[in-house]
Amino acid sequence: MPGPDSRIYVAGHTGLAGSAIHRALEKPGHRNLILRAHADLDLTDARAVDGFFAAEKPSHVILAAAKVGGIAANTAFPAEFLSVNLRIAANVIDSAWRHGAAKLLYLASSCIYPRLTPQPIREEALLTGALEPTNEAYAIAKIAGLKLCQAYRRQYGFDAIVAMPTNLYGPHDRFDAESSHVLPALLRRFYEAKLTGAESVTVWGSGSPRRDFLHADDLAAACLALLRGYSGEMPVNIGSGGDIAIRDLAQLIAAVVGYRGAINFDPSRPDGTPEKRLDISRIAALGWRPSIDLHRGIEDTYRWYRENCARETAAV
Ligand code: GFB
Repeated sequence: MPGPDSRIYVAGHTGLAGSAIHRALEKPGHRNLILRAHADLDLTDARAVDGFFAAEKPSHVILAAAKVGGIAANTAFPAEFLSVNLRIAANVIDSAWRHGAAKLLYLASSCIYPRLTPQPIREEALLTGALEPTNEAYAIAKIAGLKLCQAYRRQYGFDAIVAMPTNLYGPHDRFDAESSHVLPALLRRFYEAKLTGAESVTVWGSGSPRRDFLHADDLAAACLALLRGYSGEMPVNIGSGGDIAIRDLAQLIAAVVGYRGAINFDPSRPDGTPEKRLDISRIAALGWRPSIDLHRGIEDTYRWYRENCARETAAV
């Protein structure tokens, strides 16, 4: 387990997952966190990454940096989702091992499981069926990253472990209308509709897909539990233990925002995978449980959104 003086590098510390992990590490007083903004270190640049690891020599690495986006961004930019994420994983995992890191935690994603697979999804379901086409490029890159961790463990004895987070949400998410994930997209859309007095809000797809949503602070606590107490080849699922239909999520968000108009659905937009609820027995056996229920988590995210992004939204 990393001590308070361990040199821990959080890659992606400004993003949704990475910023939550950063907060969770600061709380118990980790003093030697190593952080680099994207502008100061391009993780797709192998030479720059290697130079950084040679100079900083982190003992622990949390790889939460990735090019991410919702269903529309994944569909529109497959080349970037595949290429950028492949390079980030290859560069960071190799340099961490090469420069003597004791442990690396890689964040994969629940979208790398087969599109149609028994629910809740167990870790053993990996690579047992075809992927969901709307995020295949991202999933292939994340599978490659996971396989790199397993290969470096087998061949070099590198303690690289893999977390498999479900759909995340929370502060520091991206709230843009087209490329974000459903929860921030709908928070923004319902907020704007309330401001403008719009009679209806349109939600993409049929409303019937189900998703397992976890607050990023719960993910961060799970990542620390893995760093402390897990070493092995098998990835470990991190989810809420439940799921919700997009239709019901939309109603919940409308209630939190205080929007009272109609909710319509646009079936010309893709649904994506019908459901992806994670089995969380493995991480539960390490003593972790989610602590933020969806209603409270949405309230918390809405508060953050209003304090940090709503001014620019209101101008739209
Ligand atoms: O969040 P989302 O883009 O992620 O979409 P995925 C989830 C569901 O919400 C889909 C519906 O059925 C969407 O059609 N939805 C409804 C909306 N309204 C909206 C909206 O305004 N914006 C968005 N984005 N969706 C992603 C993957 O898939 O999950 C990524 O593409 C990543 O690779 C992420 O793994 C966790 O769960 O479908």
